[in-house]
Amino acid sequence: MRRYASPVLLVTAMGALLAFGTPRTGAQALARHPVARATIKNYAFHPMTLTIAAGSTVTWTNMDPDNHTVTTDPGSGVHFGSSTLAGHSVFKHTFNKPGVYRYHCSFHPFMNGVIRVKKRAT
Ligand SMILES: [Cu+2]
Repeated sequence: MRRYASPVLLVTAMGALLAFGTPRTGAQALARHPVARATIKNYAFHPMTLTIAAGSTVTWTNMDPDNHTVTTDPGSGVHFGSSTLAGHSVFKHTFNKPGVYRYHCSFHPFMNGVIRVKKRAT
């Protein structure tokens, strides 16, 4: 009987898991842990502004062949940052507090994005 991947599998297959994103476990789980998808393409974040509910996870997929990062701007009130994202790799971050979070790519400071986190509707 297949259940969640074991910790060993998670470690060894992390690349594959990241490539395929968060496993879907049904509509209820998705509603409780919504996932919003962003992409990095042609040296830009898409969408540039993404509005989500608190508790949501954002995944950024680098569609470029070049390295990028997802790094919070100084003074954005929260600190998160990916390590170097090689082409086709994924970074994810869960936003639990409402606010406006600005970020950029540390290699290409002209690449900017905003995550707007709204209070969660209950
Ligand atoms: Cu970049």
